[in-house]
Amino acid sequence: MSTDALPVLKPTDFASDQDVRWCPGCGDYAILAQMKKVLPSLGVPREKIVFISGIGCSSRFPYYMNTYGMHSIHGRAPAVASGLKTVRPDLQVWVITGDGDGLSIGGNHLMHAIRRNMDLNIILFNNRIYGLTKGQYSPTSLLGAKTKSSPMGAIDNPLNPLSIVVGAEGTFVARTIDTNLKHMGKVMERAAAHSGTSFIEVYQNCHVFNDGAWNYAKERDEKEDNVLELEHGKPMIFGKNRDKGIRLNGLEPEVVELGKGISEDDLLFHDERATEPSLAYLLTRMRHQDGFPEPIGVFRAVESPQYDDLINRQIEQAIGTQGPGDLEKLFHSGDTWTVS
Ligand SMILES: Cc1ncc(C[n+]2csc(CCOP(=O)(O)OP(=O)(O)O)c2C)c(N)n1
Ligand code: SF4
Repeated sequence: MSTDALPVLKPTDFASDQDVRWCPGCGDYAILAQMKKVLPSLGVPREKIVFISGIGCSSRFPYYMNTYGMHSIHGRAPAVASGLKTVRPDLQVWVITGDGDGLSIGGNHLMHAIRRNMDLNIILFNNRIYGLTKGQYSPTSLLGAKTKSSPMGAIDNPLNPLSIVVGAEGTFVARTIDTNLKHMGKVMERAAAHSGTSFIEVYQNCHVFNDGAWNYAKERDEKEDNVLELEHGKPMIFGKNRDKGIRLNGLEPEVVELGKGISEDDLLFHDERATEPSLAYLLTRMRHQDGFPEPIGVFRAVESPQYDDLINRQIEQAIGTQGPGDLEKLFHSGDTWTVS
Protein backbone atom coordinates (compact mmCIF):
# COMPACT_ATOMS: atom_id res chain seq x y z
CA MET A 1 0.00 0.00 0.00
CA SER A 2 1.33 3.46 -0.90
CA THR A 3 1.93 5.75 2.03
CA ASP A 4 2.43 8.82 -0.21
CA ALA A 5 0.23 11.68 0.95
CA LEU A 6 -1.83 13.44 -1.72
CA PRO A 7 -0.30 16.79 -2.73
CA VAL A 8 -2.08 19.72 -1.11
CA LEU A 9 -3.77 21.63 -3.92
CA LYS A 10 -4.40 25.36 -4.18
CA PRO A 11 -7.19 27.21 -6.03
CA THR A 12 -4.70 28.11 -8.78
CA ASP A 13 -4.05 24.40 -9.39
CA PHE A 14 -7.64 24.17 -10.64
CA ALA A 15 -7.26 27.02 -13.17
CA SER A 16 -6.88 25.85 -16.77
CA ASP A 17 -4.68 27.52 -19.40
CA GLN A 18 -7.72 28.82 -21.31
CA ASP A 19 -8.58 32.54 -21.56
CA VAL A 20 -11.91 33.15 -19.86
CA ARG A 21 -14.30 34.48 -22.50
CA TRP A 22 -17.17 35.73 -20.36
CA CYS A 23 -18.04 39.44 -20.51
CA PRO A 24 -16.09 41.42 -17.91
CA GLY A 25 -18.28 41.71 -14.82
CA CYS A 26 -20.39 38.58 -15.53
CA GLY A 27 -21.60 36.74 -12.41
CA ASP A 28 -20.10 33.51 -13.81
CA TYR A 29 -16.61 34.64 -12.71
CA ALA A 30 -17.59 34.55 -9.04
CA ILE A 31 -18.97 31.01 -9.34
CA LEU A 32 -15.78 29.85 -11.09
CA ALA A 33 -13.58 31.49 -8.45
CA GLN A 34 -15.56 29.96 -5.61
CA MET A 35 -15.43 26.50 -7.17
CA LYS A 36 -11.64 26.74 -7.45
CA LYS A 37 -11.51 27.76 -3.82
CA VAL A 38 -13.74 24.93 -2.57
CA LEU A 39 -12.26 22.01 -4.53
CA PRO A 40 -8.86 21.88 -2.74
CA SER A 41 -10.63 21.48 0.60
CA LEU A 42 -12.51 18.39 -0.63
CA GLY A 43 -9.31 16.37 -0.97
CA VAL A 44 -10.37 14.78 -4.28
CA PRO A 45 -7.52 14.47 -6.81
CA ARG A 46 -8.00 16.58 -9.96
CA GLU A 47 -7.97 13.51 -12.18
CA LYS A 48 -11.01 12.18 -10.30
CA ILE A 49 -13.11 15.31 -10.93
CA VAL A 50 -15.20 15.92 -14.06
CA PHE A 51 -17.27 18.94 -15.12
CA ILE A 52 -19.92 18.29 -17.76
CA SER A 53 -21.96 21.11 -19.28
CA GLY A 54 -24.48 21.72 -22.04
CA ILE A 55 -24.48 24.89 -24.17
CA GLY A 56 -24.60 28.52 -23.06
CA CYS A 57 -22.25 31.08 -21.51
CA SER A 58 -22.45 29.17 -18.22
CA SER A 59 -21.66 25.94 -20.02
CA ARG A 60 -18.20 27.22 -20.97
CA PHE A 61 -17.26 26.45 -17.35
CA PRO A 62 -15.42 23.12 -17.96
CA TYR A 63 -12.88 24.88 -20.23
CA TYR A 64 -11.74 26.96 -17.30
CA MET A 65 -11.22 24.12 -14.83
CA ASN A 66 -8.00 22.14 -14.74
CA THR A 67 -9.88 18.86 -14.30
CA TYR A 68 -11.49 16.50 -16.77
CA GLY A 69 -14.50 18.01 -18.46
CA MET A 70 -16.85 17.98 -21.39
CA HIS A 71 -18.74 20.81 -23.10
CA SER A 72 -21.45 18.46 -24.30
CA ILE A 73 -24.77 18.80 -26.12
CA HIS A 74 -27.45 21.45 -25.49
CA GLY A 75 -29.56 20.32 -22.51
CA ARG A 76 -27.97 16.87 -22.38
CA ALA A 77 -25.30 17.30 -19.72
CA PRO A 78 -27.35 15.30 -17.14
CA ALA A 79 -27.57 12.37 -19.59
CA VAL A 80 -23.84 12.40 -20.36
CA ALA A 81 -23.03 12.76 -16.67
CA SER A 82 -25.39 9.90 -15.74
CA GLY A 83 -23.64 7.57 -18.18
CA LEU A 84 -20.23 8.51 -16.86
CA LYS A 85 -21.18 8.19 -13.19
CA THR A 86 -22.72 4.77 -13.82
CA VAL A 87 -19.55 3.30 -15.31
CA ARG A 88 -17.11 5.29 -13.17
CA PRO A 89 -18.66 5.63 -9.70
CA ASP A 90 -15.24 6.63 -8.36
CA LEU A 91 -15.38 10.02 -10.10
CA GLN A 92 -16.81 13.21 -8.63
CA VAL A 93 -19.11 14.49 -11.35
CA TRP A 94 -20.39 18.08 -11.60
CA VAL A 95 -23.03 19.22 -14.08
CA ILE A 96 -23.01 22.89 -15.10
CA THR A 97 -26.12 24.25 -16.77
CA GLY A 98 -28.12 27.44 -17.29
CA ASP A 99 -31.81 28.29 -17.05
CA GLY A 100 -32.07 27.92 -20.83
CA ASP A 101 -29.90 24.82 -21.17
CA GLY A 102 -31.32 23.03 -18.13
CA LEU A 103 -34.97 24.08 -18.22
CA SER A 104 -35.83 24.65 -21.91
CA ILE A 105 -34.21 22.10 -24.21
CA GLY A 106 -32.89 20.05 -21.27
CA GLY A 107 -35.88 20.12 -18.93
CA ASN A 108 -36.73 16.49 -19.51
CA HIS A 109 -33.19 15.27 -18.91
CA LEU A 110 -32.83 17.30 -15.74
CA MET A 111 -36.03 15.92 -14.24
CA HIS A 112 -35.02 12.29 -14.81
CA ALA A 113 -31.48 12.77 -13.51
CA ILE A 114 -32.95 14.17 -10.30
CA ARG A 115 -35.52 11.45 -9.75
CA ARG A 116 -32.83 8.79 -10.19
CA ASN A 117 -30.78 10.38 -7.44
CA MET A 118 -27.39 9.52 -8.93
CA ASP A 119 -24.42 10.93 -7.10
CA LEU A 120 -24.14 14.04 -9.32
CA ASN A 121 -23.67 17.68 -8.30
CA ILE A 122 -25.74 19.96 -10.53
CA ILE A 123 -25.31 23.75 -10.57
CA LEU A 124 -27.85 25.82 -12.48
CA PHE A 125 -26.70 29.37 -13.24
CA ASN A 126 -29.99 31.26 -13.28
CA ASN A 127 -29.73 34.64 -15.01
CA ARG A 128 -33.33 34.58 -16.30
CA ILE A 129 -32.17 35.04 -19.91
CA TYR A 130 -30.38 33.29 -22.78
CA GLY A 131 -26.99 35.02 -22.55
CA LEU A 132 -24.98 33.24 -25.24
CA THR A 133 -27.55 33.87 -27.97
CA LYS A 134 -27.81 37.52 -26.93
CA GLY A 135 -30.86 38.03 -24.83
CA GLN A 136 -33.93 35.92 -25.59
CA TYR A 137 -36.32 35.21 -22.70
CA SER A 138 -35.84 31.94 -20.84
CA PRO A 139 -38.14 29.69 -18.77
CA THR A 140 -37.26 31.70 -15.66
CA SER A 141 -37.84 35.16 -17.20
CA LEU A 142 -40.59 37.02 -15.41
CA LEU A 143 -44.02 37.62 -16.89
CA GLY A 144 -43.85 40.82 -18.90
CA ALA A 145 -40.05 40.63 -19.40
CA LYS A 146 -39.18 42.57 -22.56
CA THR A 147 -36.40 40.76 -24.37
CA LYS A 148 -35.23 40.23 -27.96
CA SER A 149 -37.76 37.42 -28.39
CA SER A 150 -40.54 38.97 -26.29
CA PRO A 151 -40.58 42.62 -27.41
CA MET A 152 -44.09 43.16 -26.00
CA GLY A 153 -43.36 41.32 -22.75
CA ALA A 154 -43.12 37.58 -21.98
CA ILE A 155 -46.51 35.90 -21.61
CA ASP A 156 -45.22 32.50 -20.38
CA ASN A 157 -45.61 31.77 -16.70
CA PRO A 158 -42.02 31.40 -15.37
CA LEU A 159 -40.75 28.08 -14.04
CA ASN A 160 -39.44 27.93 -10.51
CA PRO A 161 -36.35 25.66 -10.74
CA LEU A 162 -36.34 24.54 -7.11
CA SER A 163 -40.07 23.70 -7.12
CA ILE A 164 -39.38 21.38 -10.04
CA VAL A 165 -36.42 19.81 -8.27
CA VAL A 166 -38.42 19.17 -5.08
CA GLY A 167 -41.30 17.88 -7.24
CA ALA A 168 -38.90 15.38 -8.81
CA GLU A 169 -37.95 14.21 -5.28
CA GLY A 170 -34.56 16.00 -5.25
CA THR A 171 -32.61 14.87 -2.20
CA PHE A 172 -30.35 17.93 -1.91
CA VAL A 173 -31.86 21.24 -2.91
CA ALA A 174 -30.13 24.58 -2.37
CA ARG A 175 -29.94 28.17 -3.55
CA THR A 176 -27.21 30.77 -3.35
CA ILE A 177 -26.23 34.10 -4.91
CA ASP A 178 -23.20 34.97 -7.08
CA THR A 179 -22.24 37.94 -4.89
CA ASN A 180 -22.51 36.06 -1.59
CA LEU A 181 -19.19 34.25 -1.89
CA LYS A 182 -18.92 32.73 1.56
CA HIS A 183 -22.44 31.39 1.37
CA MET A 184 -21.85 29.99 -2.11
CA GLY A 185 -18.71 28.20 -0.94
CA LYS A 186 -20.51 26.58 2.00
CA VAL A 187 -23.37 25.43 -0.20
CA MET A 188 -20.92 23.94 -2.74
CA GLU A 189 -19.11 22.05 0.03
CA ARG A 190 -22.40 20.65 1.34
CA ALA A 191 -23.45 19.64 -2.18
CA ALA A 192 -20.18 17.82 -2.78
CA ALA A 193 -20.53 15.93 0.51
CA HIS A 194 -24.09 14.81 -0.26
CA SER A 195 -24.60 11.22 -1.46
CA GLY A 196 -27.11 11.39 -4.31
CA THR A 197 -28.01 14.22 -6.67
CA SER A 198 -27.35 17.66 -5.28
CA PHE A 199 -28.90 20.64 -7.01
CA ILE A 200 -27.82 24.26 -6.49
CA GLU A 201 -29.57 27.21 -8.10
CA VAL A 202 -27.27 30.25 -8.25
CA TYR A 203 -28.79 33.69 -8.79
CA GLN A 204 -26.34 34.91 -11.44
CA ASN A 205 -26.21 38.32 -13.02
CA CYS A 206 -25.97 38.69 -16.79
CA HIS A 207 -25.20 42.37 -16.77
CA VAL A 208 -25.23 42.61 -20.56
CA PHE A 209 -28.69 41.21 -21.32
CA ASN A 210 -30.56 41.17 -18.00
CA ASP A 211 -28.69 43.42 -15.62
CA GLY A 212 -29.97 43.68 -12.06
CA ALA A 213 -32.35 40.70 -12.24
CA TRP A 214 -31.48 39.79 -8.65
CA ASN A 215 -30.68 43.23 -7.22
CA TYR A 216 -33.42 42.94 -4.61
CA ALA A 217 -31.52 39.96 -3.14
CA LYS A 218 -28.08 41.59 -3.35
CA GLU A 219 -28.26 45.32 -2.69
CA ARG A 220 -26.95 46.30 0.74
CA ASP A 221 -30.03 48.28 1.82
CA GLU A 222 -32.59 45.75 0.52
CA LYS A 223 -31.23 42.24 0.83
CA GLU A 224 -31.92 41.62 4.52
CA ASP A 225 -35.61 42.34 3.97
CA ASN A 226 -35.80 40.25 0.82
CA VAL A 227 -33.71 37.20 1.66
CA LEU A 228 -34.24 34.54 4.31
CA GLU A 229 -31.09 32.59 5.15
CA LEU A 230 -32.17 29.05 6.03
CA GLU A 231 -30.45 27.29 8.92
CA HIS A 232 -31.37 23.77 9.97
CA GLY A 233 -33.22 23.69 13.28
CA LYS A 234 -33.49 27.49 13.50
CA PRO A 235 -36.61 29.68 13.37
CA MET A 236 -37.15 31.54 10.10
CA ILE A 237 -36.22 35.11 10.97
CA PHE A 238 -35.22 37.85 8.55
CA GLY A 239 -35.21 41.62 8.09
CA LYS A 240 -32.69 44.42 8.66
CA ASN A 241 -33.58 44.44 12.33
CA ARG A 242 -34.14 40.67 12.56
CA ASP A 243 -37.69 41.47 13.59
CA LYS A 244 -39.68 39.61 10.93
CA GLY A 245 -40.42 35.94 10.69
CA ILE A 246 -42.35 33.27 8.82
CA ARG A 247 -45.28 31.62 10.57
CA LEU A 248 -47.61 28.91 9.29
CA ASN A 249 -51.28 29.79 9.15
CA GLY A 250 -52.89 26.45 8.35
CA LEU A 251 -51.01 25.37 5.25
CA GLU A 252 -50.11 28.94 4.23
CA PRO A 253 -46.91 30.72 5.27
CA GLU A 254 -47.31 34.32 6.43
CA VAL A 255 -44.90 37.12 7.32
CA VAL A 256 -45.24 38.27 10.93
CA GLU A 257 -43.52 40.89 13.06
CA LEU A 258 -41.75 39.66 16.16
CA GLY A 259 -42.80 41.29 19.43
CA LYS A 260 -46.40 42.36 19.88
CA GLY A 261 -47.28 38.94 21.29
CA ILE A 262 -45.36 36.93 18.68
CA SER A 263 -42.18 35.18 19.76
CA GLU A 264 -39.58 33.03 17.98
CA ASP A 265 -41.38 29.93 19.24
CA ASP A 266 -44.40 30.81 17.09
CA LEU A 267 -42.32 30.76 13.92
CA LEU A 268 -41.67 28.01 11.44
CA PHE A 269 -38.44 26.13 12.23
CA HIS A 270 -36.34 24.92 9.33
CA ASP A 271 -35.91 21.16 9.00
CA GLU A 272 -33.78 20.32 5.98
CA ARG A 273 -33.88 16.64 6.95
CA ALA A 274 -37.67 16.25 6.85
CA THR A 275 -38.36 13.17 4.73
CA GLU A 276 -41.72 14.60 3.64
CA PRO A 277 -40.87 17.29 1.01
CA SER A 278 -43.81 19.62 1.75
CA LEU A 279 -41.80 22.11 3.84
CA ALA A 280 -39.06 22.32 1.21
CA TYR A 281 -41.69 22.81 -1.49
CA LEU A 282 -43.40 25.55 0.49
CA LEU A 283 -40.06 27.33 0.81
CA THR A 284 -39.38 27.10 -2.93
CA ARG A 285 -42.76 28.81 -3.51
CA MET A 286 -41.79 31.94 -1.57
CA ARG A 287 -41.18 34.67 -4.13
CA HIS A 288 -40.19 38.30 -3.77
CA GLN A 289 -43.72 39.62 -3.45
CA ASP A 290 -46.26 40.56 -0.77
CA GLY A 291 -43.46 41.19 1.74
CA PHE A 292 -42.07 37.64 1.49
CA PRO A 293 -38.32 37.02 1.45
CA GLU A 294 -36.75 34.45 -0.88
CA PRO A 295 -34.94 31.65 0.97
CA ILE A 296 -31.28 30.85 0.32
CA GLY A 297 -29.27 27.95 1.75
CA VAL A 298 -30.10 24.27 1.97
CA PHE A 299 -33.84 23.63 1.55
CA ARG A 300 -33.61 19.85 1.70
CA ALA A 301 -30.89 17.27 2.46
CA VAL A 302 -32.13 13.71 2.83
CA GLU A 303 -30.76 10.25 2.13
CA SER A 304 -32.35 8.00 -0.50
CA PRO A 305 -31.18 5.04 -2.63
CA GLN A 306 -28.97 6.02 -5.58
CA TYR A 307 -29.39 4.75 -9.12
CA ASP A 308 -25.64 4.42 -9.64
CA ASP A 309 -25.34 2.10 -6.61
CA LEU A 310 -28.43 0.09 -7.50
CA ILE A 311 -27.52 -0.50 -11.13
CA ASN A 312 -23.99 -1.58 -10.28
CA ARG A 313 -25.33 -3.97 -7.66
CA GLN A 314 -27.70 -5.45 -10.27
CA ILE A 315 -24.79 -5.89 -12.69
CA GLU A 316 -22.70 -7.66 -10.03
CA GLN A 317 -25.65 -9.87 -9.17
CA ALA A 318 -26.25 -10.78 -12.83
CA ILE A 319 -22.57 -11.59 -13.35
CA GLY A 320 -22.64 -13.64 -10.15
CA THR A 321 -25.51 -15.80 -11.37
CA GLN A 322 -24.94 -15.84 -15.14
CA GLY A 323 -21.21 -15.17 -15.54
CA PRO A 324 -19.71 -12.28 -17.52
CA GLY A 325 -21.77 -11.22 -20.54
CA ASP A 326 -20.83 -11.66 -24.19
CA LEU A 327 -21.94 -8.70 -26.34
CA GLU A 328 -21.42 -10.56 -29.62
CA LYS A 329 -23.64 -13.40 -28.39
CA LEU A 330 -26.27 -10.94 -27.13
CA PHE A 331 -26.45 -9.19 -30.52
CA HIS A 332 -27.08 -12.49 -32.24
CA SER A 333 -29.54 -13.86 -29.71
CA GLY A 334 -33.33 -13.85 -29.93
CA ASP A 335 -35.18 -13.06 -33.14
CA THR A 336 -33.06 -11.94 -36.09
CA TRP A 337 -34.20 -10.91 -39.55
CA THR A 338 -32.43 -10.87 -42.87
CA VAL A 339 -33.38 -7.83 -44.94
CA SER A 340 -33.17 -8.72 -48.60
C1 LIG B 1 -30.08 22.53 -30.53
C2 LIG B 1 -29.80 23.97 -30.20
N1 LIG B 1 -30.82 24.82 -30.04
C3 LIG B 1 -30.58 26.11 -29.73
C4 LIG B 1 -29.31 26.56 -29.61
C5 LIG B 1 -29.06 28.01 -29.30
N2 LIG B 1 -28.68 28.23 -27.93
C6 LIG B 1 -27.39 28.23 -27.53
S1 LIG B 1 -27.20 28.57 -25.91
C7 LIG B 1 -28.88 28.74 -25.71
C8 LIG B 1 -29.49 29.11 -24.39
C9 LIG B 1 -28.51 29.36 -23.31
O1 LIG B 1 -29.16 29.89 -22.20
P1 LIG B 1 -28.71 29.55 -20.74
O2 LIG B 1 -28.68 28.09 -20.52
O3 LIG B 1 -29.59 30.32 -19.83
O4 LIG B 1 -27.20 30.00 -20.68
P2 LIG B 1 -26.48 31.42 -20.52
O5 LIG B 1 -25.89 31.67 -21.87
O6 LIG B 1 -27.48 32.44 -20.12
O7 LIG B 1 -25.46 31.14 -19.49
C10 LIG B 1 -29.55 28.53 -26.91
C11 LIG B 1 -31.01 28.61 -27.06
C12 LIG B 1 -28.27 25.64 -29.76
N3 LIG B 1 -26.98 25.99 -29.60
N4 LIG B 1 -28.54 24.35 -30.07
S1 SF4 C 1 -23.74 37.48 -22.10
FE1 SF4 C 1 -24.33 37.63 -19.94
S2 SF4 C 1 -24.14 35.53 -19.12
FE2 SF4 C 1 -23.00 35.65 -21.05
S3 SF4 C 1 -20.89 36.12 -20.45
FE3 SF4 C 1 -21.91 38.06 -20.93
S4 SF4 C 1 -22.68 38.81 -18.97
FE4 SF4 C 1 -22.23 36.62 -18.72
